[in-house]
Amino acid sequence: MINTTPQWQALSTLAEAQQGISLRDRFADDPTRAELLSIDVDGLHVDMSKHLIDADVVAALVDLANTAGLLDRIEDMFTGAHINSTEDRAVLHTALRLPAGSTLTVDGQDIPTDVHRVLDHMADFVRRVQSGEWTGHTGKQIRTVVNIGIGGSDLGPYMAYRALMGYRHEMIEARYVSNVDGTHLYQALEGIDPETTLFIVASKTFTTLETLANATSARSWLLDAVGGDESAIAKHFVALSTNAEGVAAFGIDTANMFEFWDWVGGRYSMDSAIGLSLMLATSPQHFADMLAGFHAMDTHFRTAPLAENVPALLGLIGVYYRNFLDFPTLAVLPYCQALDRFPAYLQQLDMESNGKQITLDGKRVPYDTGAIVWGEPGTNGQHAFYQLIHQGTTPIPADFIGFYEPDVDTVDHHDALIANLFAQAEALAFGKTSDEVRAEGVEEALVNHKTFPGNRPSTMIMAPKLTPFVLGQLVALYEHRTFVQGVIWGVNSFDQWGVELGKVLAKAIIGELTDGPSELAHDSSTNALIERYRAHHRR
Ligand code: G6Q
Repeated sequence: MINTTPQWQALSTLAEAQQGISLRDRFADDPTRAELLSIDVDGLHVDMSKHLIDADVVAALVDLANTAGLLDRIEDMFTGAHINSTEDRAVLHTALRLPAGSTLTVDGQDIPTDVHRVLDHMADFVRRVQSGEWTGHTGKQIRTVVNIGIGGSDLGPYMAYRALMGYRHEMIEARYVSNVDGTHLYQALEGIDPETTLFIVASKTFTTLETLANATSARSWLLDAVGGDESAIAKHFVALSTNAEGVAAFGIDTANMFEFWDWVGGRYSMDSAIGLSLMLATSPQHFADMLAGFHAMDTHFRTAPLAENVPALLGLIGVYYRNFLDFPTLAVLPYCQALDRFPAYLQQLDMESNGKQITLDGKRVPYDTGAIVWGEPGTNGQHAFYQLIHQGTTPIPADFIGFYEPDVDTVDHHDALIANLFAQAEALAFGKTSDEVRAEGVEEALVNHKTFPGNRPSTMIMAPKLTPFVLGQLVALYEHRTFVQGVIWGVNSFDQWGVELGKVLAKAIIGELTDGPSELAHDSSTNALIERYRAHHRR
């Protein structure tokens, strides 16, 4: 295993040796540090100088990556090897953004041709909806699109819809329903007109309990509004899925289905047909621009040497923190309100991918894997949990994201926003010594309280503006960062048996809630909870 290699040992020794070196020292020793540890990729500026690293650590991390065979694994992914070994599938989300005319045949499928056929189908549909050529059952133009999906069929398009608020089509609003809690559907339907509403049922498998329950209720809501006329369904429901049979069984004409393939993992699917709601609420051109951003980052990841490769370096720094410095979490802090769902999106991407404890050859890992990913947009977090980042006992590496320009022309608070962003990263890195606090005239009893240890590492990611292209770059950056870590840890980042377990367990219990009384065979706690619920409903 990777932890028994000399390269792992070398990192362990380095981490030990560098324990006493502060970021203050590192910056004082080398005035070119910011320049040396920053990389620009197609307009994205990534400053890694406030990390607890130096050239030796970077070199040792690259050695570790080479030992883990990272370069071969990258090629395996891009060329369609079945790297999702537990499901015997290729992992080809990078092919979703290949330019038209590219060549890639995997398992007999001409991938770019199929991808662009679906993209053209989506663009044609969007054109018809936006122009009013496609209308609802009563001839009215579509004004609201409701995406019904969960997990990978919700988080990506929802995050991107909010991120690209400056690029929205003026006539179309999108809403997103994921939770099976009826309140979520109720909220999504509040105030909208069934005659001008299009439902998009987004489900790779078309078997997910939450999504089918929400879609069934949405169907009833629509039918109630049109006097039960089933022919209305064809004008108000489309599906995004790999399961044509399931779509047809639900009553959606497969002519109104936008397909994708089993080699697109749910959490890697926002740039597939799963992004239809985003394309409808923006435009095919904006969607294409986003795909170009993804592809630009893919190309960088596939071709840049590891020591200059942003997703590889960020992934490796994350491994360094997780395994050699014992930092268990990563905070993602966009100074951009439009990215308010970005941390939640990354939470799934990273934690569902690398929340694993079994290696590719079936053994229990003897080291930590996936970190806990969390975050909120700045500056809100500053007035809440940043306290723990500044002065808590466990260092929390942070990824800051900011833009030179605001994403929408509104009241101009941008200087204030960015001043906070830069100030936080600076304060976290350099802290405030007790002597500095004393020099401010603070009374002795409060000096320790007002001292900041510093040495809290962060990445600073800056771009000119949150455009569709930049959004694509950012998402691809984190997809590949996640992949790199999975390769080092030797786990399959592309299955999700824990999620599958949840789906099966809920299906078993739902019958027991409604069809009781029956013999319950759970533990005594679960049995009692089911009984109490039944008793409350007198079943
Ligand atoms: C993603 C996961 C999971 C999945 C949802 C929805 O990688 O597998 O979040 O996206 O469970 O699944 P369906 O799209 O099949 O409904």
